[in-house]
Amino acid sequence: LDLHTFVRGLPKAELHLHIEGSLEPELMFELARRNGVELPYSSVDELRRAYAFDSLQSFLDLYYAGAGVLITERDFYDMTMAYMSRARQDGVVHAEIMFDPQTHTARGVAMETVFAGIARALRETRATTGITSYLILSFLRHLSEEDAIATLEAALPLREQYNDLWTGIGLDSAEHGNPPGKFARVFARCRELGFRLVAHAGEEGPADYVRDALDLLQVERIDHGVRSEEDAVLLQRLIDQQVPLTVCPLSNLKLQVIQSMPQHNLARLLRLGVMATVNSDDPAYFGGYVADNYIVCAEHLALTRHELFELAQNSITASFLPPEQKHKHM
Ligand code: ES4
Ligand code: ZN
Repeated sequence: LDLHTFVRGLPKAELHLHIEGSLEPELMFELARRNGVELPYSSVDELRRAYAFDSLQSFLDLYYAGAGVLITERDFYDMTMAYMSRARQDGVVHAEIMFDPQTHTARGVAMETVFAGIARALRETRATTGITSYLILSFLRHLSEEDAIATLEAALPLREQYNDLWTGIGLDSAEHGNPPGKFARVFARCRELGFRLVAHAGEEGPADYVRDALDLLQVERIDHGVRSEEDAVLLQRLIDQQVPLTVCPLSNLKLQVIQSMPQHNLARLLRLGVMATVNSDDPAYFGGYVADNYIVCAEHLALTRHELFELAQNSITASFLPPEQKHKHM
């Protein structure tokens, strides 16, 4: 069996995926035309050539600008359907999808429009393919905690209507200077409300931010977390408590968190007993979907087929699916 076929055949969950980061340049241009939005690029090729990043911030600037073409319910539906079709080809059986409502409500798009378009695609995909999904509403950490609280309050009236999907709360965007503690109160509230909690930490930021995400936000999973390796005490805690890390290798390469793929610590973390998973983050921007991320690790980190299987099993284990549904996929 060749590597691609083997990887695609592994039943896997994708646990770290920003739906706005799945918007491919072709669809971005189509939505811009449909909505009469001006893009500062003359072609798909020119836009793709702009995807050369040297930091998280250099990526975020384009990512937030690109999301500006998303206006109608249908736009969110089309983007989400495109991602789910692609994920299906990669053997994804369950996806836990982050979305950034503040990016849209700040432009005058209604919270309901964002939820409705994404949810219609996820429910339709579930009905036609059996692929399940959850939504993780993520706060932008470069904005204030007050803004996050207002966003939560604006979304809560929709909770019952989207109860089958909206199970989690996340924290993303610029990590430097925006430590987890800035969001301690809103995360405490979300915890009381019964949401599952995750946060980006230890991507560009220090291992301290991973510890703070666990201690101050009480998250169940860490998005990225690759810099945890710099703190031996923290690393042992992640192993002892089997705290999942949602690692995104191509993202780390594209944002220059690592300088080359052989330098990635995924294999080391996995072999130390960390509950590591492989994910795509923002596949339209980083040059690959989830199976591409498994494959690039297999090739550059000499992962065995058993280790690839283990990573896929970890993704099911680390998901927020109820135990009986996890077992169906294992
Ligand atoms: C993100 Cl790679 C990454 N890091 C932090 N926030 C994000 N939002 C979208 N992609
Ligand atoms: Zn991310």
